[in-house]
Amino acid sequence: MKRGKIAASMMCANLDKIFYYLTEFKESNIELLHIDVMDGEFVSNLALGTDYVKSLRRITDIPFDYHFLVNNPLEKMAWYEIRAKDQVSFHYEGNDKIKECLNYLDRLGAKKFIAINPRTDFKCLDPYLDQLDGILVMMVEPGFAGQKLIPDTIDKVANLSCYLEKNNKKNIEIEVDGNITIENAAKLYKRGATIFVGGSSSLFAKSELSTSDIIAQKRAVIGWNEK
Ligand code: S6P
Ligand code: MG
Repeated sequence: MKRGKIAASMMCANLDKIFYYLTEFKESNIELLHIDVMDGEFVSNLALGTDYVKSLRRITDIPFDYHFLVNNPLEKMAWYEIRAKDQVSFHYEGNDKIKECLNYLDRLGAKKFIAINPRTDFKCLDPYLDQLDGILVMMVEPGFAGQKLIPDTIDKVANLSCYLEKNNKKNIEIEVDGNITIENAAKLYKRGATIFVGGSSSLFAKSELSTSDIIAQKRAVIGWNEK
């Protein structure tokens, strides 16, 4: 199995330690910084506005993994300076412009992901599979860090992975977001997940370990120690 990637959830990174985190991420060659964008409408929370994300872009060159938890993502994605090396998820739920969102990201050259909530059936993505680079599966109700994983979502990832394999779509990445502890990452890697969002329950948890050590621990359970 191929090595899993880690996306650090920047809404969980305290600003007083931002340079420490970015240095550790760089030294560990972390693959992605996960940028949650929340508009207070699609979910009852606000997160990572345009100016904050622009500032972050100036102090790191690690690719961004945008996660738009917003109404009308087609309009709001354009507020951010998405680059060709970034990957971008927008939600399926309540979105009547999915094709337009995918075409917009195609024009930017970014990787295209659709995000689905815990109760959304992944088969709703059938019409878009040919165009997708990945699917982001929420393991908690979207909106807040620090929640517990909804147990059913583990089987959902296993079923999605089998479904993609049966349909010759194994190239589509499966990203998992919400309470991705080391233990949950291990279970999800075995079931086919390939990108793991690290938030308050792993990378940013209080710990005696350095952030690089936590990344190494996580990588050990997502295929980095296999020969
Ligand atoms: C939640 C958001 C996530 C969180 C991340 C937090 O709606 O999409 O990306 O920031 O999952 O991680 P944790 O470990 O606190 O659940
Ligand atoms: Mg997210």
